Amino acid sequence: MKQHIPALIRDPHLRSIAEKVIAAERIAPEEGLLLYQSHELPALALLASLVRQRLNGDKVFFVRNYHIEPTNKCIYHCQFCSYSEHMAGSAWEHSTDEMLAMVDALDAGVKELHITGGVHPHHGLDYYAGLLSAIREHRPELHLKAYSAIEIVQMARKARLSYRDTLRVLRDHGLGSIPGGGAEIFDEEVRRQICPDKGDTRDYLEVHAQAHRLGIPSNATMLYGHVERYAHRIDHLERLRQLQDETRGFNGFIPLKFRSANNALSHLGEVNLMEDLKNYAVSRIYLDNFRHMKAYWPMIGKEAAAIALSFGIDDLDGTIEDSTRIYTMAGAGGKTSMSPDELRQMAADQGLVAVERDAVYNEVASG
Ligand code: V47
Ligand code: SF4
Repeated sequence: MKQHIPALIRDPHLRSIAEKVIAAERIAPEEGLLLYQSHELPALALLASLVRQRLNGDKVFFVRNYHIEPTNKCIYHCQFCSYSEHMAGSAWEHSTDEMLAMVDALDAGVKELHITGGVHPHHGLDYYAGLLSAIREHRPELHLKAYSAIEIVQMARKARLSYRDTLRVLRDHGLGSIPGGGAEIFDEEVRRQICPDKGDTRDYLEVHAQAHRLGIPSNATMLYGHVERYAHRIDHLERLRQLQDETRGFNGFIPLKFRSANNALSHLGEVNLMEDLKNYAVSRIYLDNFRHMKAYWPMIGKEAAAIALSFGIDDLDGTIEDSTRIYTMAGAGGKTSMSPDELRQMAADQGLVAVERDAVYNEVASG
């Protein structure tokens, strides 16, 4: 079948890139750009599916997880953010006891706790490390995927420690892995426009590199569909691919679609589903050294996530109980939890098999 794909492609440039992808050869940045500029979405879907299949067969992964957002207080003023106190109009913060009560209430089957929020003006490393160990004491079996690189940069600055030593402290208090937040778009000029006062690209990549060297895996994200151009997306993917060549510490990549409600970039509107699917496909083809590509369904919706399975996605993130406000505040509607059965059905509808995983992609026996 795969050798017939080039015959279906009209553009000769795209055809020669397709031949490389079929031969499992790496594509160059300028070829990635041509993929983004292409209008042949069915060809991109086939090529991305080929890469997905090569890496993961028919499996679509999901994890039983829960999100805790400790606070919306934040020292930064990202233009795309609808969630922080600056745009939401009021500040809130959970006490440690409230967060422990959330943890106590979790089902026994939950495997992963995702903890991230605003960069609090006063809390430092002691607070964040203390929160991890308090949770670990309550539920030692939970994997703690906690704190974006941006939060970790701030902890290190306040504690006057290197990223490596900061990460060591967090790891010793229970940190299992790092979520991908804070990457946005790596290009420095775009960053100046959309998140002018936040930690820069070098810091983000350095925190992840140091984590990987300590054996702490992480995810990477890319916020797309605002002021960036395709060249910026390729630059972003290229920097990630290079770091992954070096460390092999990224578990997965999560493209995050800019949602436009209630923030300082609302006037930009949102890109359409075709653009989302193209972005999934090109990212899947380009990041040949990332095993997993995740559709974060609370942000794009369940229907789009289901279609994304035909554009290179092999991971539906998780059951995500109703605790995430980052997207609901920015306009994503709908219920923010899905049962394992709903996830299984979604995969089966695309001829794929849903597999429950733990936080680091070990398969969990279905029960
Ligand atoms: O860095 C903020 C994004 C990120 C908006 O690692 C927005 O498994 C769209 O990184 N429209 C935080 N996106 C969330 C995140 C994440 C999510 C799911 C899974 C994982 C993982 C990580 O949310 C921020 C920013 O890029 N974001 N506001 C918005 N209006
Ligand atoms: Fe703060 Fe994160 Fe919002 Fe930026 S995206 S303002 S760092 S909460």
